[in-house]
Parts: sequence; structure tokens; C-alpha cells
Amino acid sequence: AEDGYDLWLRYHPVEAAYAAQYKPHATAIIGGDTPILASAKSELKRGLDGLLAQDTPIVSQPVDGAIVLQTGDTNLPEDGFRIGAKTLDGHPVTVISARTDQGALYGAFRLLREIQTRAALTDISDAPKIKLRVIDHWDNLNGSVERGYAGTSIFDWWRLPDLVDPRLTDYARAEASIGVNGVVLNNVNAKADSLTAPYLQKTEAIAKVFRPWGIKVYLSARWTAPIELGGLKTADPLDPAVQAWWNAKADEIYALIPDFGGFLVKANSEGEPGPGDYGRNHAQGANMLAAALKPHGGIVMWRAFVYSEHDANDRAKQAYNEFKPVEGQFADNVLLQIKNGAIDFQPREPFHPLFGAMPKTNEMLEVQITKEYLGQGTHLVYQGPLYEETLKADTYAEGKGSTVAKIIDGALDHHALTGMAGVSNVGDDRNWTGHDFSQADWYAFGRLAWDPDASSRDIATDWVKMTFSDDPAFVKPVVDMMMASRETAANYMTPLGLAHQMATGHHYGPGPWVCDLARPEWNPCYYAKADAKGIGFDRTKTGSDALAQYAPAAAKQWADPKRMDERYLLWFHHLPWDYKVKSGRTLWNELVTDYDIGAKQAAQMQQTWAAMKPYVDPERFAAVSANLSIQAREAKWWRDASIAYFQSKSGLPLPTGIAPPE
Ligand code: GCW
Repeated sequence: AEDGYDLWLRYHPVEAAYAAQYKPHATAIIGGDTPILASAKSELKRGLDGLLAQDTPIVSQPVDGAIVLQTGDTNLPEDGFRIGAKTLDGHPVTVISARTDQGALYGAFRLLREIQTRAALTDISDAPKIKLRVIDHWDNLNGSVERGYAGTSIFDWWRLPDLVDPRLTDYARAEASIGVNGVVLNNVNAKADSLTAPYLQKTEAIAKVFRPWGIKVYLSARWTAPIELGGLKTADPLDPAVQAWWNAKADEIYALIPDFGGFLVKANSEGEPGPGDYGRNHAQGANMLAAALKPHGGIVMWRAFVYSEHDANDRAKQAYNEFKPVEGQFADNVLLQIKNGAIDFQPREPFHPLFGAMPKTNEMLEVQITKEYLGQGTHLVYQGPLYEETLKADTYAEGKGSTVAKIIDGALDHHALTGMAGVSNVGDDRNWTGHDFSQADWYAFGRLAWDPDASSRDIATDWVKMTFSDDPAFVKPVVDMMMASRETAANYMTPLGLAHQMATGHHYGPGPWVCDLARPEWNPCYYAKADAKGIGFDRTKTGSDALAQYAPAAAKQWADPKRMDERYLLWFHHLPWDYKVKSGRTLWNELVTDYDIGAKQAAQMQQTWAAMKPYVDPERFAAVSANLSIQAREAKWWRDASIAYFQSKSGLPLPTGIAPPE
């Protein structure tokens, strides 16, 4: 049955004409026997056997048409590869050459992708631009997944290390196929238990599965582990006993897992403990852990997602206010992991003001693959364009062209330690991600972490071909639908730069009226600030002045409501209902129109998909259809609930042509 388990690694036979073209160049597989090369050979065999409907031998001597994995090419960048035709001992072969085993593995996956997408086989060379390409699981040790919408965790901590689910190998294959080389196994809201000896044994068992696929394991570290596990009185990073505890813990971990990646830390945010509890700053905290990991080659990913109710004037400003003052103080094996925007994975946010603001610090980007604020497990919202928008955003930190991509790939400030993290959307559902189309977000994350300059449309095109069908009659409309889907969701959830209008706690449906939560910055009303006169969050000089956290040239693009991209309008400005937007409509009429467009676009996706029936297997066709009908219904719910609430503030009639709520 077509249950989506194979993801984009769906090696179904290509059409005969293509097979005839590829077969002469895929007669056999040759390569060394290291664990990673063994993975590469087994994947090539699996892929070629399936795609070309043949039995591809793994041989040890060159034969005509063999695919040869060659490593040790020091002319190539680490983990890069080159694929090209060569003659070996008189035999015409295709060589995948690389410097490292991992590079050869990536080359093998790339060759398969070329066949899956029916590309003409030509010479290719490629290398990752970002060093750490990391998936963050928010998986709890009890099997639940924070903000997970695809079942429970794939890590069965209960049965590990004795029972190692073979599914973990398929998981590792999928991650390796998109270039992911690190996985954080547990939630950033961490429990100390994950650092106890029994759990480290379990982690080691997972590391053993991941290692042959070039993937390192990392753990989220609980700040107060020295107290909870070590019986110490404090977790003060400047206390020698605390330092000694972490040093010993690092030694213990590396004795078990010599290639352990390091720690991810959420400190002093949303109630998690941290160095701030002892009057120490983030750099002092991060550096203490970094020192413990350093002798072993480990790194710390320190999250910049911090905010508290004590500074609620503008939550969007808090991270910058806390981190900017410690610029230049982080150890060289620390990365500051910054969410794409300053609030929290909204349908649209301007890029985070910390990007470019700390040139001496290794800055990495965190995006959410799981769709906490984007319809979760049921809405089709392809996030490639959202990630791309952030990566292409110009911070102007060092003049024009200082994009987020150039900051996180190290080019702008010459950093060698670079990274991009994605919060996983994987669970134990048969198809891994719940919604079949949510696989595309995972895929796009990997491709963009490999090449932050890649195009989300090209990525969607590859994904669609690999996952469903390469028939142009299918590919074009489906890719168009995916590309429009994020804008559609922004329209029916939070048009014109509104943010955080989702209902409390679960963040699924609309809740713009919620205004009574104890923590002001958790209330949707705090973000929209709608009243009888107008709507929007004033982040200019007359308001919170969050704009001033951006480089002047970046701030300029949003300073004047008349001259800006209106998709960010209410993020930065509080405006009267009768304010005239670029379309000539009043702000009120525009807002209503946008909600309505979003709802109509969501309904339209159902028609697009209905016409795709001949190209899709019945199982996945039905599953996607069902989700699209939920989405269309809920887009209307979003529209109607939001309009009704904002109308209770504006007191204005609906513009002509807009049907009243049903
Ligand atoms: O957006 C918030 C989520 C929390 C999450 C937090 C974070 C892991 O609602 O569930 O906690 O972000 O990123 O730390």
C-alpha cells in the first residue's frame, strides 16, 4: 500500500525510455567497506534496483558502466562530492568522488535523486555550505512530542537500548538523503534524566544506528542537572563544583559516544532554569558547558529564544536586549541558535533582529518544521517559501547583501562553525509527518540547510517528482499550489503582518479575542492591539521602537507605512481603521478582503487536488483530500471568527462583495 512511509526515497521504476538511458551507467556498484561507504553502497543498490527494475551487483573490480565511490580527494571540500564520467582500468565508469566517506554518501543520494527526477546524467559537483545541519526533536522521554502532530516519538526510550527499532535506520537514511548530519534527540524543555547513565546507554544505541549515515547525536541539557542528578546545591556556572560536574558528565558521555555532537540549551525562557537564576549571563552559562565539551570536540547550541513576563513592553525586543550586550563573549565552540523571527514561528515575521547584530558570535538559524502555528497536522502549508524568505532577507548588517543566508553560512563574518536547525515534525505515524505534504517541509529544511541560497520552488519540484509523480500535468499545478499555500495561510490566519492570533495553549484555531491571560505577552490581544480606532503593534519610535534593533537600512524599509511591503504592516504599525492602504481600500476593508481571499484560496486547493486524482495512488489521494477539506472549513472558521471579533472593535460594515459569516 502507498502509505507514504518511503518519503521521497520512493524508488519506483522509472519509465522504460529513461531506464534505457540510465542502465548503461548503472551496471554495478564499487566502493570501500567503511560503515558509511557500506551505507552508500546499500542505498545505491536499493535505489538502482527499484528505479531501474534490475538487480545491481556490488563488485570489487571495475566493469563497464559501474558506479564507483572514491574517497580521499583532497581537492574537494569536506563532505562535498563530484559525480562524473571517467575511465578506470580501461572501463568507462561513473565516479562519485569525495574527500570524506560522508561526501560519497551524499553523492550517492544525489545520483539517485537525478534518476528520480529524470534528469539527464551530467557532471555534478556540490558541497554543503553550512556545517551543522541539525534536526531538533522536541520529543519527551515518555514518548510524547511537544508540538508534534504525527503520533508519538520514534524514540522508544522504554525499550532502548535492548530493542532498537529498525525504523530508526530508515529515519537515518531519510536525514542523510537531505544532508542532515546532526539530530538532537530530546526536547529543549529538557528533563535531567536524559543525562543519567541508563539514558546515555539508550542514546548510545541510537548513535550506533545513526553513525553509518553520517549523523551525530546531540542532547538537550537541563541546566539544573548538577543539582537534580549530582546533589549539588547550585548550578551556578562559575562554581567550580558545577564545572567539575559537567566536565565529568562530558567525559562520561564521550567515553560511550566518542562522536557525540554536544548540547542544545534552552535557558531562562518560559520557566526553564538557566545561568540567570544565579545572576550570570548567557555567555557565562554557554561557555561553562562549552569548556566541558571542548576537549572532546563537542559544541553548544545556545538558544536565543528567551522572554519573560517581566519585560512585557514588547516581547519581540527581549532576545536582542539580553544577547547583544554579551556579543564577543561566547566561546568559539558555541553557536547562538536564533529563531527566524523575534516572536515565535508565526505565519509571517520579519527576520530576527539578532541576525547580523553579533558578528563575532557564531549565529545559527532555527526554523520550525512542525507547524505549531500553521495548521499543525491538517493544513497544507508548504514552508519552503517561509524559510527562503528568512534566508534571503537582507539585514544590511554590513551593507547591502548581508543576507541571513550569508550570516549563517559564515560568509559574511568568516565563521567556520555554522549551523541551521529545524524543529522536527516526525512522529511514529506510518508516513512520519501526519500530513503527506508535511514531508515537504522536512525535505525543504534539509535542502536549504545544505544550500541556503537554493530556491524553495526548485526544492518543491524535486520533492513532488520524487514523492508522487514526475508527470508535468501533476508537477506544475501541485508545485504552484504548494508555493501559494503559505501566503494563503497567512491570509486566513494573520493577514497584513498580524501575529499570534491563535487560540491559547494549543495554538491551532483562532483566538484573537483572548485577553485575560495572566502573562500579557501570551494574549493574542497584546499583538493585534485592536480597539475602536485602529489595529496593529506600533514598533516605531512612537511605540516600542523595536525597529531600532535593526540596522538603519533594514529598519528604513518598514519605517513608513506608506512605502513598505504591507505584508508586514501591522507588525510595525498601529493604524486607524480608515487608513488607506496601497490598493486604495481602507485598512478595515483590506483586512476583511485578505481573510476572505485566504478562505477562498484554501477552498481552491481542494479543486486543484481533485483534478490530480489520475496521478496519485488512492490512499494518499484520499488522505490529502480529507485534510484539504478540513483546511477549507477551518480557513472559513479563521476568517469568520477573526472578522467577527475585529468588527466588534471597528464597528464597521463588511465591504461590498464579501459574504457575511455563515
Ligand atoms: O513556541 C514555543 C512553543 C513551546 C516551545 C517553545 C520553544 C519547546 O509553544 O512549545 O517549547 O516555543 O521554542 O522553546
